[in-house]
Amino acid sequence: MLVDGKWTAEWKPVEKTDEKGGFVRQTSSFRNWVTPDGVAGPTGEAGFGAEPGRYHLYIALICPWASRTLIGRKLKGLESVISLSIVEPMITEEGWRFGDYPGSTEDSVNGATYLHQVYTKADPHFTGRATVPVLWDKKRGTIVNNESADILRMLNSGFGDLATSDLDLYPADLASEIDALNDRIYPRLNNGVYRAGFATRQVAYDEAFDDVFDMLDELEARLADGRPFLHGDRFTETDVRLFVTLIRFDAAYHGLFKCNLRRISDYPGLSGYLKRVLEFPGIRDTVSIDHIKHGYYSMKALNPQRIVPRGPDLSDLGLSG
Ligand SMILES: N[C@@H](CCC(=O)N[C@@H](CS)C(=O)NCC(=O)O)C(=O)O
Repeated sequence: MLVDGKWTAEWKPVEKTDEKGGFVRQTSSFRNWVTPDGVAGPTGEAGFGAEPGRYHLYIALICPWASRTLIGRKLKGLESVISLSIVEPMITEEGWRFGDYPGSTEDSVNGATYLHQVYTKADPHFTGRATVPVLWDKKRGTIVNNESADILRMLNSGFGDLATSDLDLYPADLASEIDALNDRIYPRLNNGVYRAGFATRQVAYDEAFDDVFDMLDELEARLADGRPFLHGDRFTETDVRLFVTLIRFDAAYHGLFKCNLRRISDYPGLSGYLKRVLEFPGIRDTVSIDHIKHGYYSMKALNPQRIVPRGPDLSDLGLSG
């Protein structure tokens, strides 16, 4: 991680744990918002108005949080408005790196080799982990925001007419339902799989494991009435946030993170839902099982030999890797 702007030690997945040995995720530190007219958003400063070509998104295809934002950019038709860099899937001793792994890119904006250099360009004294996603402002030369939940929401409405799709991922009449379900799914499932995988004691793993499968059971029951998406007929932000975890589950979390009571393919409702979301126009293009498997299984702390499993067979989803 970075301490006062300097890269300090070899990358490791867990920097902080609670009293039970549970993984504690760092809170995001850049929290400004792009808005159509540049007024301040719910947090942070004003001055980040929507303009074509002004913003750049840094992501990793392995990462569920970054993939939320990649999906938002795609579904809102913002690909020609916001440029993109993709890090290599294998995390290095200095964290995320740009390079020529297939499907990855160079940093076309800041010319960085490692993502942590982008953080120190924004704040030469930054202390913390250099995480993806990062939304960068080329005009002010700084990070607008590095919290995927914020970025997904600002992609939905912060770019106003620059968005060529009128799909609304956060419709006003569903806002409170969306917030309530997001708040259940995030700790138990989206972050629950990480809490299981990064637990440093049995008790923390056991708790996380129960949360993960209780939440999957709850979602399976929710889908039992045949609704296409979590909130009914409309595809929303909650679907984006659930999808990014489900699509990684059988390929990475079931094995590496020891979330192995069941696979998503064992749940009829959830696996039908996963296929449906994958077929939603634009979504499939945002998925790389190759990056997901090589990325997760490159974490030396969890997989010292870094051997990447050949399975599972995802041909049912039309995916290989
Ligand atoms: N709160 C952040 C979390 C992002 C995050 O943890 N990203 C991971 C990749 S999945 C990362 O970049 N980790 C690098 C590190 O922790 O050093 C968000 O949702 O945007």
